[in-house]
Formats: sequence, C-alpha cells, structure tokens
Amino acid sequence: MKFNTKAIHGGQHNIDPAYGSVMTPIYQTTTYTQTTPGSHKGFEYSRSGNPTRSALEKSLASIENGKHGLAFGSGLAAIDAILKTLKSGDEVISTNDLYGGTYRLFNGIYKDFGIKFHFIGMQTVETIESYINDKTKLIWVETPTNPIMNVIDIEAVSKVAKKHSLLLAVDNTFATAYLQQPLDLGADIVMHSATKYLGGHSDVVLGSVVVNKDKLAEQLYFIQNASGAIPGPMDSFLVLRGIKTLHLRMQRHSENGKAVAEYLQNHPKVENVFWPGLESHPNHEVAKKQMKDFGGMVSFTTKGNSYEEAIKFVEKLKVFTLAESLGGVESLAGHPASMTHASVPKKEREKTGVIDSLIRLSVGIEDEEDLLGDLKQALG
Ligand code: P1T
Repeated sequence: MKFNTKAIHGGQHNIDPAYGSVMTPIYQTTTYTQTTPGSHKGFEYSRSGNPTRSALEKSLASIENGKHGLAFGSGLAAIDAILKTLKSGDEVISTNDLYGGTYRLFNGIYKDFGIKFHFIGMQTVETIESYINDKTKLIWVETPTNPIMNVIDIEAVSKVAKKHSLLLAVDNTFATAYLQQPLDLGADIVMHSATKYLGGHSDVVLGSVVVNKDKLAEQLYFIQNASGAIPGPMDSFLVLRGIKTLHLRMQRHSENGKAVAEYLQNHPKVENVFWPGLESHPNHEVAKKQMKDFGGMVSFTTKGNSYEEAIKFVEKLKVFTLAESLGGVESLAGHPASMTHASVPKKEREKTGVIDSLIRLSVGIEDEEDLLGDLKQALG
C-alpha cells in the first residue's frame, strides 16, 4: 500500500469481528473474560493491551514503515520509555535545539539517574563523532527542531550510529511520517508527540514509538507494561481517526506554511524567517533530500529583538490563537522564550537562537488570505 491508503487502512484488519463496524470500536474496558486462567482472546488487562490501542499501534507502525508500534499517554511518556532502555553511566548525544520539555526530562530527571547528555549542534557528522566514547549509547535527533527549524541529515547520522553500534532515535513530531520516514533513512527508533499532527485536532495528548528490531520492541513493550504510561481507548481512537486524514492535512499545512514563510520573508519588520522550504534556509538542501514537503511550522524574529514587541504581536493576532502546542487544523502562535522553552535557561536557549523576539507559528489549514491578513494587521 502507498502512504495515503496506509493512513486509512494500515494495520486495520478484522477490526470488529463481533459486528463488522467499519470504524474501530472504543473498547472502554479494564479487563477481559477468561474461560480458564490464561485462556482469553488475546487481551488480559488494559495496561498490558487494549484492542483500540492495539489498532492504533498497528496504524502507527504502518505509516512509519516499521514493524512494531507502541502508544503512550503523551509524547514525553514515549521519550521516557526510550530513556528507560539506558543504564546509569550511559551517555546520550542530543540536538541542542529541541522541545523544552524533552530538555527538562533529560536534564532535570535522567541526569540525576547518572545518564550524561551532550547537547550539540548536529549539522556535521564530525561534530557528533567527536562526542562519541565507549559509554555513548544513544543519539537523539529532533528534526526539524523545535522551534528553530534546523534540519538534521538523518541518513548521515544513522551511518555514524551504525559505525559505532549506537541507537539512533528521531523525534518526527514536526514532519510526521507523511513528510519524512526516519526508519527508511536508517534510524532505529521513531518517536512522535501524536498530540500534534497525528491527532491533528488539538483534542488529545498521546505519544508513539515505532521500531523495526524485535528485541528493541520487546524491551519497549516490557517498559510500557512495567511503567504503565499508556493512553486510554478514547484517546487511542482519536489519534487513529486523526491519522486517516494526515496526508490531506499535511499537504495544506505545507502550502499555507510556504505562503506564510514567503510573506514574512518580505515583510520590512521581520529579521529572520525559519522554514526549511526557503532557499535561504541553511539546511534547505538536506530538507529537500529527506522531506517530501516542508510542513506548517514557521518561526521568525522581528527587527530590534524586542520582548515587548513580540508579546504585543501575539496579543494582537485574531485568526492565529495564542497557545502552547501545534499541529492542529487551527493556526496557533507561541512565544517560545516565555512558553514552550521557558524551562531552558536563558543562556542556553539564546545560544540556539531562541531569542526574545522569536515567534513560532503552527500554520493551520484555514484560507491563506485570512492567515496573511492576520499577520499583516498584527505586525502593524
Ligand atoms: O506534549 P507531549 O505530547 O508530551 O509531547 C512532547 C513533545 C515532544 N517532542 C516535540 C518535538 C514536541 O513539540 C513536544 C510537545 N511540544 C509542545 C507542547 C509545543 O508546544 O512545542
């Protein structure tokens, strides 16, 4: 099956043997009848497995061209499970520009469990290699990065990971499987905040992990069941439904993202625009190579780098809603320095470009004219 067909049907066989419902039923149940101890129809207890979640996990694996899918209660719960495959003393090399909550989990929790993190720019493989030693176990890549939209060459990093027998995990939240498929580019783990584009309607919080290797999948299933950070059946259903229109939404997000990025690039008050589809973007060539299109996330800074001007701008928006999160059908705007990246120390965030005037837009699928008109009036 090709991608659009997979988004709708991938992994969804015999979904309701009882009544033949076309949509996956929401199995709102804790437990399952056993005729004699251990004899059941494949499910025992909903932390260990639930048919609605299982249908979602198969869909996730299908769209990522992977073998095994796992769903978690949030994107961070998914990252947490991946980190639990490590041991005290292990080292991780991570992108330095990444979601603030991921940084907080790494630096605020796992560092105290004895795991060492190197947050680095990953534009060249030589830089990555210079941090590898015999304790390194995992390379963590977010691409495009949140919120500066740097693009990292997954295939090139995967070669380094393989050479040194390291795991490569890619946070594919911004691109989604529609725009880029990290497992096909050599990654071992692909992770999502499914809260965003996969759900697509800002009505659910959920996370996912997809892998190919059986042993790694077994280890992650063990962690999922042992730690219990699973999503409920209703939330699993919502993401499963969202995935069915992922391809259509991502096409429109990308079209509107392009219109917004080009509009901002030509605006006299704008200093820099960060969208990988622009030819001026420093990683445009890599983006062209590994992404089908460039998506709907656009960040920009205004001339003068004024904190107050940035706050005034987001307050004035009418079609864009000022809110945390991204990836829904509606356009959102955020001020990373005071919102999503407030947990990253000012000195650290400024090193990666998260300065006071930076605005992040999650460009939705409304009419382009309305979006551009809103930016025009808010920029004054
Ligand atoms: O919010 P949650 O589902 O737990 O996912 C965390 C997460 C992981 N990775 C990336 C790239 C993310 O953007 C996020 C969540 N991000 C936001 C809430 C945000 O506004 O950027």
